[in-house]
Amino acid sequence: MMHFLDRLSAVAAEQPDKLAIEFIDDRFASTSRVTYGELNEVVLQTMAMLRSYGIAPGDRVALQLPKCMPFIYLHLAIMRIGAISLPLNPGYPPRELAYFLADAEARFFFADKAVQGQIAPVVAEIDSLQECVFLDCREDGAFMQMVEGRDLRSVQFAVNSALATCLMIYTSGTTGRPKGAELTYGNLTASLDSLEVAWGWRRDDLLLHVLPIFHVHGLVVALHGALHAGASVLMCSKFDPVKTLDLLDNRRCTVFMAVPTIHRRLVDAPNADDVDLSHLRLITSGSDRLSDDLFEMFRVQFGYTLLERYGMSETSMLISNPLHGERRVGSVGLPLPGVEVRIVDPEDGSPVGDNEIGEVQVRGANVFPRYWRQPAKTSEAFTPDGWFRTGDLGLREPDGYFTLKGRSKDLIISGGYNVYPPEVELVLAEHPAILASAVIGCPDTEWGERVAAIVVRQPGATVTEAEIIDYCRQRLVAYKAPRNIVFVDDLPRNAMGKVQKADLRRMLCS
Ligand code: MLC
Repeated sequence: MMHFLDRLSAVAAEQPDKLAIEFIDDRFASTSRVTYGELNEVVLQTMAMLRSYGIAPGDRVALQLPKCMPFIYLHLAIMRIGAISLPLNPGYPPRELAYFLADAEARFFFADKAVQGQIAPVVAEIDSLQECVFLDCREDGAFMQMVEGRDLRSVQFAVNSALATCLMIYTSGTTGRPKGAELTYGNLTASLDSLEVAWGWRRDDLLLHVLPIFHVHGLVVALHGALHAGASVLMCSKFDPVKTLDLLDNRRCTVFMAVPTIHRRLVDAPNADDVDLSHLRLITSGSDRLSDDLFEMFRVQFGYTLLERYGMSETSMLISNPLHGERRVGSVGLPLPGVEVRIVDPEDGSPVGDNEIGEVQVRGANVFPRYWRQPAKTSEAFTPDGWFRTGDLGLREPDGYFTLKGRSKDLIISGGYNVYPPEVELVLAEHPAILASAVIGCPDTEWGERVAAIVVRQPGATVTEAEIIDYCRQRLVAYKAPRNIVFVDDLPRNAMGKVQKADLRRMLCS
């Protein structure tokens, strides 16, 4: 097993002129190309810059940048010096950003110069922050000037223990605020090795990358996956269906990874009938359930049977339909090499038989060790014998295929992003005109689920739907904000006072 980052350097040594990343920046109608040799060199220079700031192993270094090359250089260099990369959604408004920086006790923060005015006051309040660097990401030149001419003699690759954390991804929970899932070098390498076998990654692959790079899907599975294989990446700063189909076809891409909302937009794209995708050897779907309809529509439109797989931030990928063999509609497939999966009774934890629904639990070198500074939440998340409780419900068929059957946790998935209702309810509770609220997900053709809030106003209050939506959007990233608000006099509650969300879903979502 060769460490993920060592693999990158090995490819740079063997094939320095090979294309690593071609970046198509739709925001500025520009393109830049980086070979493996150049990527390795700039990562080394970036490491020297990070060292000159005094960044040390174990430090949390937050990145809130648009999808751009400097993000990738920084992310790889941070991990390379043994520090912890903490990528953040550029859409987080100051309130959410402040929480992540403070909770992670970030020591360094690289942020987008374009929003400096908005976030500088937040940054000033974070005690742990030693330095905040505002980067101009409109073109790579500004970043290159920062790193060029560094003395590389001082730069050594840290010998990173497989047990050391190198990446932190925040995930929300059913109670309380988001928690940082720590991923180690060992986790990342194990996951990449198993996906390389399962999906047959090859050096001559060309991945078209349209996903955000602050989540496991776009960052670990897609970007790291391609770089680990020594493949090339065609990276788009933003997803656009027409352009995506055009690039997949004209650039003869071989691999594409996306979420169901993206696949649906491809099927509906005006140029869908004009493109030929028959040369693609792998098109995956994940981060949200792929409906049977969409599975079929994609097959009919493009003649390609989508490969659905299942993963989460804490585990990277755990189950996948096979590259060769049956890609079963409605099923997420078979456990990946080196990953153990079992289905247990959610009440007493005893294993259940085939075809019986229970909680999906997972064990393997891919599974994260802990939530950042949350020992109680970490121990709740694992069984005493070391299995991670995914919180998803599913069943195993007798031939080993797994099918997901819902969630034991109260979770909404919108366009591949997870939204935990308590986080949104907490924000609503702070509104002076709101007495009580409940947030639910309603089925939605485009997004999978749509966030909706049921609100009880304070007596005499006149707040409107638009005002509440606007209020939420100032405090929460766009995908978490409710799309619609329904006012009621009372929330349905059981004898214990717990809001009956199933009743609300039945009332409002049909
Ligand atoms: C964007 N919007 C969303 C949204 N994405 N609202 C709800 N849910 C979403 N997912 C908002 C925008 O802010 C905008 O609001 C409006 O919807 C329309 O924007 P758009 O231009 O149509 O959206 P777009 O930028 O095209 O984004 C759609 C998308 C994106 C599908 C490309 O959501 C996306 O990249 N999703 C992938 C998420 C992902 O990578 N998840 C991986 C998690 S890791 P307004 O009002 O401001 O205009 C994981 C593990 C695993 O889950 O197994 O993979």
